[in-house]
Amino acid sequence: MKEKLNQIREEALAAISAENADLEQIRIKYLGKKGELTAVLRGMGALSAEERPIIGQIANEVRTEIENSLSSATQALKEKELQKKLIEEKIDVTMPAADIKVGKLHPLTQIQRRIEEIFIGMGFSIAEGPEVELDYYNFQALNIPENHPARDTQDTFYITENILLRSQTSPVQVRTMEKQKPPIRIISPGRVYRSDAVDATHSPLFHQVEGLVVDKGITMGDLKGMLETFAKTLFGDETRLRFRPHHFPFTEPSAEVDVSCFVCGGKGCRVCKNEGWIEILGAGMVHPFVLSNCGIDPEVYSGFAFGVGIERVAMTKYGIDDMRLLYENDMRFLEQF
Ligand code: 2U9
Repeated sequence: MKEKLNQIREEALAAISAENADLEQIRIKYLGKKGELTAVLRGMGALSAEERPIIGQIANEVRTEIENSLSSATQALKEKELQKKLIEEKIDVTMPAADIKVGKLHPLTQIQRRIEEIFIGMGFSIAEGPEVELDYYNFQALNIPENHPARDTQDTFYITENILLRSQTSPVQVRTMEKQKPPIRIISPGRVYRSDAVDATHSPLFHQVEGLVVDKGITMGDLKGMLETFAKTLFGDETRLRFRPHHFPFTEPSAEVDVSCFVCGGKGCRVCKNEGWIEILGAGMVHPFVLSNCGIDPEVYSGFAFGVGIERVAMTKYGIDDMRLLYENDMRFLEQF
C-alpha cells in the first residue's frame, strides 16, 4: 500500500508540473470521490491495527502534498494569465483620444431661438397654439371669409371641411386676443403648412414667427421702430429697412419689408441678386375687423402685426440657395452651422 501511495504521489506531482496541465482534471483523478487516493483510503479497512495509522499518516501527507502542489500550480497559472493580459491589453495613453461628436441645434432652431431672444429683449412673450386648427381661427377671424382669393395663396391641408393644418401662426394671436385684454405683446413661432409643391423655395411644411402688439395709441411708427431694432440686431447695425405698400386681408395698411443687403450694404451683389435689398417679412396695422372679431374695440385700441419666414431668414443669413437642404438632415450640410 505504501508503494501504491508513493506511486500516486509521483504520478500526481508529475502531472501537475507538466506543460498545459489540466489542474481540475488532475484534482478529480487523484482527490475526487472516485479518485485514486480515495480508493486507497477506502481499502484501509483491510489493514491491521498497527499498519492503519502509519498508512493513514502517509495517505494524509500525500493528499496534503498534492493539494499544495495543485494550489501553487493554480496560483502560478493565474499569475501567468494576468501577465499575458497586462502585455496584450496594454493601453497606450499617448494615443489621440477618440473623436467625441458633440451635437448642436438645427440651423432653423438656431434662427428661431435668436429671433425669440431679440423679441423677448423688447418685452414680448412667446405664445403657442395648435397646428391642427379650425377654419374660423385660421381664416374667418382674420378677415378671410369663404371664397376669399387669399384662401388660394394660403391653400393648406384639410382634415375635415372645418378643420385644417394652420397656414400661418396667426390663429395663436386670435386665440390670445380672445382670452387676454390689451396691452398685448406676443410672438408666435412654429410650424405652418401650405399645399405647395416642393422646390428650391417652397415646402408644404415651413416655420414662421409672427408678432402682435395691441394697445391704446399704437401706430405704424411703433411698428417701424420695432422692426428696425429687430433687423439691426439680427443682420447688423448698418441695416436699413424699406417698406413697400402691399395687401394682406388681416392688416390695413400693409407692407412688405426689405432689409438692405448685409453683404454689399445695398450696392448690389450675388446675395441680393443685384437689388441691394432682401425681402424678409410682411407687416401692417391690424385690420379693425380682426380686432372686433377678437372682442377688442378698434375705436379704443389699435395694433400692429408682422410675419417672418424662418427658412427665408436662415437661407438669407447663411447663403443657402435650396430650401430642401434644410430638411434632408445630411450631416455634411448641418455641420456647417
Ligand atoms: C393677427 C392679425 C394680423 C400677421 C402678418 C404677415 C404680414 C406676412 C408672411 C411672412 C412670410 C408669411 O411666412 S410667410 O410666408 N407673413 O407677411 N403676417 S402681417 O398678421 C396678423 C396676424 C395675426 C390677429
